[in-house]
Amino acid sequence: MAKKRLAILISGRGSNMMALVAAARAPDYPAEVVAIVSSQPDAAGLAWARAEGLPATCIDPEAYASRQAFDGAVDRVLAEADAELVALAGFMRILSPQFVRKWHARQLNIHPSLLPAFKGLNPQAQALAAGVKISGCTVHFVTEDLDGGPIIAQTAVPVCEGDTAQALAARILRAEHALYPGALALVAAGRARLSDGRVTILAAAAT
Ligand code: DQB
Ligand code: GRF
Repeated sequence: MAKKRLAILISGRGSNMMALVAAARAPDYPAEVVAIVSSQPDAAGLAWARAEGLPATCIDPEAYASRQAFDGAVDRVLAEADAELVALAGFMRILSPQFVRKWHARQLNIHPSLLPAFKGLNPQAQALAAGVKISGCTVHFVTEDLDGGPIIAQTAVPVCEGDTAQALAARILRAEHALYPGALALVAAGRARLSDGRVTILAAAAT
């Protein structure tokens, strides 16, 4: 099967991007990275991608008059790269309904909580404040409902006595790096079926 052409959108450190890039280097991985877009000129992940020789572009929101204009610029980069799938990886800009609709069922995000708990910003601090004993991470399809799209895969991570938000975030991040490449592979291989706002995972075809 042909590999799906994957674009990764980042705004910062880029460790999930690195995990996806590493996975995509395997010969049998069902996606290849054809574009990396950063919304932050000084993102560490952007510098890393360029140093790796990956096709990385910065689209600075400050250069655009509106959210729509910014999203349009992102979409042009994706079109030029012939992208078929989009993975948000620490991308911190809310995407317009038009952009989200265009990439319906083809755009994923990873969030550091067990959704639907703790949507939005600082979910690890939200988890500590709520006193939950288990948190984790979630890969979901992106919809207009912020952090509320259909769930593809999750990993549970323990909250430990005395955890700071930073310590919990680091523990969850390791689980993210293990979860995201596999979840993306399910979508790229056509094994994550979206219907009625829920995702069913199909068995792998026998080889
Ligand atoms: C995010 C969730 C929340 C934020 C960013 C990313 C946030 O509140 N940022 C501060 C406001 C920045 C701004 O004004 O743009 N998770 N777009 C849609 N749906 C999503 C998820 C993320 C990013 C964009 C979504 C998204 O679920 N439409 C990643
Ligand atoms: C991760 O915790 C991810 O779940 C969240 O933002 C963080 C990005 O980290 N959406 P990185 O840039 O991938 O290192």
